[in-house]
Amino acid sequence: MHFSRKRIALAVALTLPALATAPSAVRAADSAALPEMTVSATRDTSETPSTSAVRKAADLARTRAATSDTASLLRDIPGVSLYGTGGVSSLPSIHGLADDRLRVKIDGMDLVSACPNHMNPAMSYLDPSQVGSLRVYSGLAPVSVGGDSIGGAIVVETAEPVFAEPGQGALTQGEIGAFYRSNGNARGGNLAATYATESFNISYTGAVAKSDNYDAGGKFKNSLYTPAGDPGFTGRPGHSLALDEVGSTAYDTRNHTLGLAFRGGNHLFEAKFGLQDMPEQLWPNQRMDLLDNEQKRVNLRYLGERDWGTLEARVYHEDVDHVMDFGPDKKYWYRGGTPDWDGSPCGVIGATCAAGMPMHTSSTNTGVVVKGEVGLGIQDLLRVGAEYQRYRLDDWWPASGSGMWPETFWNVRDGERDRAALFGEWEKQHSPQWLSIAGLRYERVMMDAGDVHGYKIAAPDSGNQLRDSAAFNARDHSKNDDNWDMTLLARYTANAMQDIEFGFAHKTRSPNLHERYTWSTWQMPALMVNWYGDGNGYVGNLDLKPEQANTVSATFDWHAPDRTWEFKATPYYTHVADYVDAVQWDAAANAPRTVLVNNQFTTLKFVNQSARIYGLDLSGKLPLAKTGAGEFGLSGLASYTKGENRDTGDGLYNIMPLNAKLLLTQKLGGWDNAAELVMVARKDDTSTMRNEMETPGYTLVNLRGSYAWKQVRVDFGIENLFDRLYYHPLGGAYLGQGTTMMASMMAATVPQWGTPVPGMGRSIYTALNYKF
Ligand SMILES: [Cu+2]
Repeated sequence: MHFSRKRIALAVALTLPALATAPSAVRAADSAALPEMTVSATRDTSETPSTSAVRKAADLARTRAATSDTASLLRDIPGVSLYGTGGVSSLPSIHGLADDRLRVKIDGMDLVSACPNHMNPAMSYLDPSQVGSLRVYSGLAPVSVGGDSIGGAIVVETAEPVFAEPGQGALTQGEIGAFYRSNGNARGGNLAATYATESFNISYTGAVAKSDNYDAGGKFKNSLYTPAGDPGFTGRPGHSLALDEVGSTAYDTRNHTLGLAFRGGNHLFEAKFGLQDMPEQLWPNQRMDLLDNEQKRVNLRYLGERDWGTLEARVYHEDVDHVMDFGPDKKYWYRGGTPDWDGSPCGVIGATCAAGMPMHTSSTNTGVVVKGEVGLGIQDLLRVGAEYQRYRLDDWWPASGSGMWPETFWNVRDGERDRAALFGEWEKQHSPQWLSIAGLRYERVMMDAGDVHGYKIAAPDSGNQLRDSAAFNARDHSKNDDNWDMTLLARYTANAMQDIEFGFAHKTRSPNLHERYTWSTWQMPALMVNWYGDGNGYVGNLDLKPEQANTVSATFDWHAPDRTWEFKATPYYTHVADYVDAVQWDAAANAPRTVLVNNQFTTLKFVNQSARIYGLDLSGKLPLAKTGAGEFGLSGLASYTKGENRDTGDGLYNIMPLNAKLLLTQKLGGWDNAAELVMVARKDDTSTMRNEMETPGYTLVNLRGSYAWKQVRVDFGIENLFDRLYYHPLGGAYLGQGTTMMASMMAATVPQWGTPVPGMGRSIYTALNYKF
């Protein structure tokens, strides 16, 4: 019975065209305008847990016109918030756990942020137009979804391959689009094209997006930012920024995918190739800018349908070359020992003159995944799988002069992080009311790194580089973690209008390479190890243990039998043992600071502590009226999260304060319009240890409109209608211009602690898409 229900769902899903702006599944089935087509084989269409949120390309069409940042497509999903980063690389956070603490899968691949600032997270490799579907497990993620994470999971798929109907002949289809957004003069385009026969499919998708710096809703730089200095100072002679221009927010990115697929009988073979060529993504809350990121990836997949179920096998490989230095809004020339900070070139590169600070990161990532889904009778479903991942990373900074001289600084050398995992999961439909999922996953994480040295390899020491590298090299670097995950979930369907889902998860994450193996307590290199955007420096710790989270969560789901209205409430509670937090570090004593520094940037060392996070998500929707002016509806969501460090009593870093969203929608013929109200409370529950800044509360209004013909879709809207100056609570510290390599209070041109990154002021946008 369970199986047959699943197959019906599948049949509906199979009518989904691959195009990014295709209407929802149900409408696609009715629409005569769309060519008939089927997808060759099944994919994991598991409907459980029911509390995972799914967004198909059609649902994303409205949001996608307003952003080139794929992670921001998640912003209307309850429980999800986003760390502000560069323009196209936001880091998702679910229930207060972010970044590496979440499992993010792109077409089944575990992509890893190689950069010491996590500038290249998994979702930054896809343009919003390349997303076929998004699924977010905000509560309890089944172990079959992935391991080596302690929070929720995000599963992103590009479009499934389509094939021609028997006798239909070859199928050719595609889409072309372009957008413009006024703030920052952002522009770009996207192209998708497919040629398919009954058994073969070749497809291309590509997108380019480019933007200048954006402007905030008002002037935000003042004497606090550069005391006694010029708040427009960049360190580039002749280049000054306006007081409302948010420095280092420009970007230029190009993403391509090429897909090949073959089907025969119940077998599907797919090969997907991806290429990212990102010439530039500047960073308003990091001291460095991304000046080149190249990723090449290949993803081979076999999917077969058998009498007993489905078998999926995958092999993928990813190569990343990542380059950072100071972009056009940050000072490039540094003069050692001379208090001459005007930024003019200092002549001969050497002991007293530095030309920028090049940083290189190179990684390779190879993965193998085999998964089976076995039907045991009509009520039981067994998922079993094995995964292996081999990851290699080098992070090195060539000598550039002054203190960064004369050798290459090795931040992580010959880093290795390999994972081997096995899982089993049993899904049982006990009765029409009760469904359960029980899963167990074992994962071994094997890590190692080679010996290192700093810019100096001979005395006299400076910045304790000799001391710290010697101490690091004297120790064994190899680490093996045996990690167990378990998820237990139950769903009770009381009646056609009420479901409850609840459960428990135990999840484990091993530290990443930079958490374990970065070694220098010198403030300048430590400032370069930071994926928090808080302006501080971080030092790795060889003694870190894996984080282990125990989560209980429940979702109460009241809804109309046809879901024309619904209301969901999800309370959750997580305790994390050995949570990787950080303590302020005294480099001279090489020990934790006994007296904390306040209201300034500081250096911290990663340590295991105990943490607790709890909160509540509410979401709902409601039809309001059907009138001559169209169909009106209201939807909304609200989230509350509290994070505490149980060892210190301090707040956890970057926890989203109470926030809510209301969306009033109107549909009439081809029109689909919305007015959105975003309300965010003041953030005053902060991490004292990290000198996290408070941010004031705010309210924003966004207007979105669209009109769709059979083949053409036009989107338009205004973000931040009233041009409010606001600070996103997770936007981090403003470091977008000037002498960013330093954190000293001394120099007048060094960004000072106290200015958060402001959000974007008013932006008028439009996008046009044509399907053929
Ligand atoms: Cu980077």
